[in-house]
Parts: sequence; structure tokens; C-alpha cells
Amino acid sequence: MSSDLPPGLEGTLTETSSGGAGDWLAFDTKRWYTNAFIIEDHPTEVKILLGYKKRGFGVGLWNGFGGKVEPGETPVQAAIREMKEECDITAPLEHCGSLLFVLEGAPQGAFQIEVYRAATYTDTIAERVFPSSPLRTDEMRPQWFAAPKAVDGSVASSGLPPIPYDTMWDDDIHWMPLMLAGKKFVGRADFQPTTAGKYEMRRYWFGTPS
Ligand code: 8OG
Repeated sequence: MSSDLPPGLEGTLTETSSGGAGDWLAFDTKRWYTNAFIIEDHPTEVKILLGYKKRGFGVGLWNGFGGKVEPGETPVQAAIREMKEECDITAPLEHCGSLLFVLEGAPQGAFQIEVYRAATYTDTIAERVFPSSPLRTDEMRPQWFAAPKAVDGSVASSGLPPIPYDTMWDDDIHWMPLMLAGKKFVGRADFQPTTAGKYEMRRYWFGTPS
């Protein structure tokens, strides 16, 4: 399996999905980011807390909470800080995945995103609305979603909306089900700009570590 890995991924990995076309994009440097989720496992469904991105990169998409790892921070410290800044909670985050994203025409380098999850949290989930704050925390609107465990597509018993993959980054549907199933995951996705000023995925590979 490993011989088929895209550049930038290493280890003994088992492929779960791949596709798209074209050569993998070259990149010189990596910038570290975080993405973190609260995931509650219930008897008939899995609940996940997402945030609606109100501005900046990925505006209009639902995503986990996160951002850039600042100098002097470890990725998990950054993930905990970002979660507090973006939805006002503190959670015992555990690492569950590593994702590499390369954007065509992005001179800043590739995005290395460390993904974290927690089943519990303290404090009350709240949209942070302090646009004049130096922390610029007016970024995400938190909301719960649910994935039913039954494979027949039945509606979640909580009545929460399903995970909105149509308004998430293109790659998320490839790794989020692994995360919801409690698996660790690794992947790479390359993106190209669209005429609408957004990015679409052009090639991808996702898998699980052995
Ligand atoms: O600080 P800022 O919000 O711009 O950080 C970008 C956030 O978006 C960070 O949490 C990493 C995350 N992110 C990407 N690309 C992708 C992607 O393809 N899927 C998901 N789920 N998150 C992404 O930068």
C-alpha cells in the first residue's frame, strides 16, 4: 500500500478512498493548523458540534473549530485555545487525524492540519461575538448535527439535522465518517481555484494507520 502514498504522507497506511486526476502538486513548506470537534456517541446516533464559518478562508462552510498554530504553541495547545475562542468551551482534546492540503497557486505552502476530538467539554457552547476584540473571535456559529447509526438512512432520533457535507470542504466526506466511527485517519487532498473564487478538490487519498 505504502508505495502508492501521495508525497507528504508516510507510515503504514491502509487506503479508504482515493480519486481525482492529475499530478500531485509540489510544495516547499508546510504551515500547521488545527481542527477540533466535540463528538458524542449515543445509542442510535453520533452527535457532532460544527461551526458555520462567518468570514475569512472557508467562509460559508461548516467545519470543526480551529486555526493556525501560533509560535511557541503545540498543536494541541492551539486546538484548545481555538475552541475556546470560537465557541467558548474547553475540552480534553485527543488527536485523531492528520490531513495535508495543497492549494494550487498558494505560495504560502501546504496546510498540515492536526485534527482533534473530545466527547466531553466544560462551559457553555456559545457563539463568540466580539468583532472588535484583538482575538477576532466573531468567526464561527456553533450548531449540533447528528449522524444516525442505522445504515437505512433513518432520521436521527434527536431530530438534529444531518451532517451538511454539501456545505463543507470537498474532502470532509472522505474522512469525517472515519472519525465518527472512532478511527484514526490520515490523508492528502489537492485543490484548484474555481471561477467563483473558491477551491475544489482535484485529487485525494485518505486512509487509516495500521
Ligand atoms: O484560521 P482559519 O479559520 O483560517 O483556519 C482554517 C481552518 O480551516 C482550520 O481549522 C483548518 C481548516 N481547513 C482548511 N482546509 C480544510 C479542509 O479541506 N477541510 C476541513 N474540514 N478543514 C479545513 O484549511
